[in-house]
Amino acid sequence: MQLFYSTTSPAARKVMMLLRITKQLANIELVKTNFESEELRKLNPLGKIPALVDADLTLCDSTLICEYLDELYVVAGNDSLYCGKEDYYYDVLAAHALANGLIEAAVNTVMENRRETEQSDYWLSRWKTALATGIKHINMEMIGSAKKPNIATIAMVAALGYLDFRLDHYQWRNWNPALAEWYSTLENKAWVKETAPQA
Ligand SMILES: N[C@@H](CCC(=O)N[C@@H](CS)C(=O)NCC(=O)O)C(=O)O
Repeated sequence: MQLFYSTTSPAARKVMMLLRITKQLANIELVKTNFESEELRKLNPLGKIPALVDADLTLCDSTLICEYLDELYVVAGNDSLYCGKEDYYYDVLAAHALANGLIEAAVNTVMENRRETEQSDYWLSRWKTALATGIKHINMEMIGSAKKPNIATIAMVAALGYLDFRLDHYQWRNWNPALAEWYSTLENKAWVKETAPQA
């Protein structure tokens, strides 16, 4: 299998974390790419990172790629990080979806800030509100823990790590001190440290 990734992409980081947690890193060839790559666009018509190639199967979108890799983990006799058999399955997926929305709002903000022509205060303010409100309302019961991470744990770490990396002036910890405390319990895990974004 090949994973097309970048060291700054929070979406790719979700997959990188899942590969480590599920001990599948050795099965993957990591291919560094960027969103302007022609090779990437052949795999993903949207030109977005990450993409996974397994023989004649090509998958784009971190959520789908993580689900595929999770399925391989389950087939090998392990518990799913998607928690499909649990009665709180949809609550975990809801927390995962919210974390994905935080990633999207943060990435949009970074892209908008890079725009050479005039930036949109309207959109920057809208995404900041989404970030602040989303962070305040995350369901702490569903985002797992250092001992028992799930798919929402991974996505939240990717979102919060990206905020520290690119938008640290937002000081998200002030929006939800309990979430900041939760995050500090994860920061020393190898799968968190080894995947930290790098410029
Ligand atoms: N929903 C997608 C989002 C992927 C995404 O937006 N990737 C960003 C990097 S984090 C990207 O490649 N952006 C380039 C672009 O949008 O052209 C996923 O979870 O994989």
